[in-house]
Amino acid sequence: MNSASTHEPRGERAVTVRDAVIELLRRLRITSVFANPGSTELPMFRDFPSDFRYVLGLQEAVVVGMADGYAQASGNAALVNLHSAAGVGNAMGNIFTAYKNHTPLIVTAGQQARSILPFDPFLSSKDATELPKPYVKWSIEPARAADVPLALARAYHVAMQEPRGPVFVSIPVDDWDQPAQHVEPTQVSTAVRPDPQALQQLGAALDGCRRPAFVVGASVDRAGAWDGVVALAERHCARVFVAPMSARCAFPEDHPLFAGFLPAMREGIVVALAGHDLVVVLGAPAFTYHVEGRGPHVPDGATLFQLTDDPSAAAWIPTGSSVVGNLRLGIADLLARAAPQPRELPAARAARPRAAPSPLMSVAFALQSLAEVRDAADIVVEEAPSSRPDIQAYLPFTRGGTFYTMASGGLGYGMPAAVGVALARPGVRVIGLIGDGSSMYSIQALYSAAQLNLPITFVILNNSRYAALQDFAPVFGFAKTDPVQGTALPGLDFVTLGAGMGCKGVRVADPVQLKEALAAALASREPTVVEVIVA
Ligand SMILES: Cc1ncc(C[n+]2csc(CCOP(=O)(O)OP(=O)(O)O)c2C)c(N)n1
Ligand SMILES: [Mg+2]
Repeated sequence: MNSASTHEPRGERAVTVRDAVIELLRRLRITSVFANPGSTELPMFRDFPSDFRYVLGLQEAVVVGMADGYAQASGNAALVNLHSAAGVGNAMGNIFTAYKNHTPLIVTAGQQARSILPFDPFLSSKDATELPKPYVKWSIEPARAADVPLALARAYHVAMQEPRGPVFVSIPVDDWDQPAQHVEPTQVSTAVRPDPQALQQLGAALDGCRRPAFVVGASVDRAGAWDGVVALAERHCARVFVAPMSARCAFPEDHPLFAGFLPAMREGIVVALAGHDLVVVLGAPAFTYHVEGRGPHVPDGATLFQLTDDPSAAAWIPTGSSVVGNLRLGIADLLARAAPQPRELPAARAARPRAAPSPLMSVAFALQSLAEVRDAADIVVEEAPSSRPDIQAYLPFTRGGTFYTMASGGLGYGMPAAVGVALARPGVRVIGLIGDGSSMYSIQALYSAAQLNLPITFVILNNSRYAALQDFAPVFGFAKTDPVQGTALPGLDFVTLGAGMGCKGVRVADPVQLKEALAAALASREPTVVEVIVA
């Protein structure tokens, strides 16, 4: 529940836009500003209040990525401040990602002074409100300076309403010292309870089926429905799959009902779900595809149901029925139904074989080593595309809120998101598990991590290439040995890059030494780069 309308200023000194905005943000528990400054933003930060924190990112992709991680890990909207059109442009990739991640962000950007806008001044943003579309839920440049505080209050509520996401407010530089009124706190609920009748159909299908499968996605974790999903799966003896490209963990991966990860391709999903007569997708699109596919979307004879907080994802469900609403509330309502007839427990997954050390270290061995030194409470923020299958096999997540990646496919998110997550969760160790290629899209995150002295271990999996694209090439008609242009990345030295930005670092090529290096980095609770040379 959160806070708008205006009331007359009290006291002698006239209230300015800046006063009203700071007070509003304070009441919304938003006292961190993720930003990169320019002239058009400077007045916002004059007399910066001592209970606020300016979190500097050296490139706007870093700024938005940090804010996204922070918002997700704190559960509240995060505030971003960018420099006019150029700053928004640099930020756009991660604004796209925040939109796909359903992360509540209030993205503000400076605009030139209203009085000179008719003269197309230096740095002015043309059609400022159009620039971040369509990847913001709402976009405004208030008609008057005095409307800025109220616009931010509305922006907050729009961002926090499910499905959550980024919103944009363009603020002319001369607005900050203009007179305004304080915004009255208002309460706005953020989650919608699913329609009981629609949920009754889903519940009846669950009660009546023989072999149910659940497909769980990021909204389960986002809504705090982790325990509810476990209870519902146990009650129905449902096998539980993770949705394709899920951006958060949503089920304990050591649970006997855990059945693995669905691929982002239609035929593969049908094969994985074969034998189930009911498929219930909880908190994910049905389904996220990466490549073209043919034929049915679920196995023949299976019925598809979805419970989602995203009306848009509900609208394109390819077959079956979708119920719209908050995951925690919907699962609670399903659990409130009478217990179904007992069902036979499905067979557990076969145990994975252990990875062995090899002269050129395999990713599987590297991740197995990480799993052995990691604490279950440590949080992993991942962006290492071709390593995903090995992460799924060798680095299990067993607790809610311990795994983050991006739902968009846009690289440059993971490095800064690790910083934001660590800021939001003081005392918790964070592991940034990042590919060599991915890390370079927003490598400046190392600087923020070092300046903030955060307990982050950046494990850079260095295979000197964009392996994911090389692996993908045969799907697009390349012969196995054909070169793939633009995918070799020789000559990157991450220990030196880290040192240049204030992070300690170590390079490990010998598999025998990896566990010790990882354990030392984690124990140091300092920002550290562990560059792992992998096959
Ligand atoms: C912004 C952006 N640019 C390009 C791509 C295309 N892309 C997908 S995976 C990938 C390679 C990532 O390399 P790395 O992090 O080293 O991981 P690896 O594939 O080697 O596991 C690239 C370039 C993308 N997804 N996003
Ligand atoms: Mg690579």
